[in-house]
Amino acid sequence: MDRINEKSNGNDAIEQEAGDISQILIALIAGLIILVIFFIYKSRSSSRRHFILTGLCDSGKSVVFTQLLYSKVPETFTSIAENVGTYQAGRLSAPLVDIPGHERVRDKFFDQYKNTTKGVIFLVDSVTIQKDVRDVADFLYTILSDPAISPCSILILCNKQDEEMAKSAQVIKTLLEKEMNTVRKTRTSKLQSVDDSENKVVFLGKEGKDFEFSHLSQNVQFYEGSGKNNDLANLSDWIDRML
Ligand SMILES: Nc1nc2c(ncn2[C@@H]2O[C@H](COP(=O)(O)OP(=O)(O)OP(=O)(O)O)[C@@H](O)[C@H]2O)c(=O)[nH]1
Ligand SMILES: [Mg+2]
Repeated sequence: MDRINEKSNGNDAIEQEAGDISQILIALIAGLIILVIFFIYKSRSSSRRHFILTGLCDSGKSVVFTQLLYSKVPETFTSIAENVGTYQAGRLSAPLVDIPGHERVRDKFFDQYKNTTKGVIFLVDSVTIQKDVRDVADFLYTILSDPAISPCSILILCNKQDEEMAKSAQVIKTLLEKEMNTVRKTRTSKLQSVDDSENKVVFLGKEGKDFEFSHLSQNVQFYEGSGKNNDLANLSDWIDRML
């Protein structure tokens, strides 16, 4: 009888030990999974650090770049290469890139930085927007439909507000939404007529609804500013919130 008790006690101890080991193993695996998720999250978030200034030629990117970094108005020329600098806000900083607006080079530089970009600052010349709305909407559509830009925050900076003829951010938003609708129609109908499945056009916004920035997955903000007068507080606040 004693021997049977001894045996069952021994079995209990073995079972108890096996239970302890499996609990330790589960805790170790769970810890490992949490660590892996943490490192993937860290590497993803830290691999996107750039803020890029983009937009058509003459929208004021190089002026804004120089104001943000050195608080002065430069004498500017059409950029043919990118300007890269470090935007500083107290102890925090981020790389800032001024991408040339010229059609021949802008895609090359955009492609170079798009996978490490956290925030896109798209500059609009608020004086010439009505005349250039087609080109602006076309370029903006291309940027917003690039899959590499989907995790980014977008700021449309309506620049040159120091000028009397400048349109307000609200007017520019309405003009662009109307034009983005047309760009979307043109691009999707072009694709259907060519039936080129390789050449995928991303449909931006909601099917069956007129284009609205609020329908996009990215957060798109419209701010007014003036590079010339260093009236860029909205822009620097927007960057600072993401540092
Ligand atoms: N009135 C006014 N003029 C500005 C402002 N910002 C830029 N400009 C002028 O607009 C012109 C173009 O400015 P840039 O900064 O060179 O434009 P950009 O976007 O870098 O142009 P690209 O390098 O060709 O793509 C220059 O004559 C600037 O002085 C602004 O806030 N107000
Ligand atoms: Mg420039």
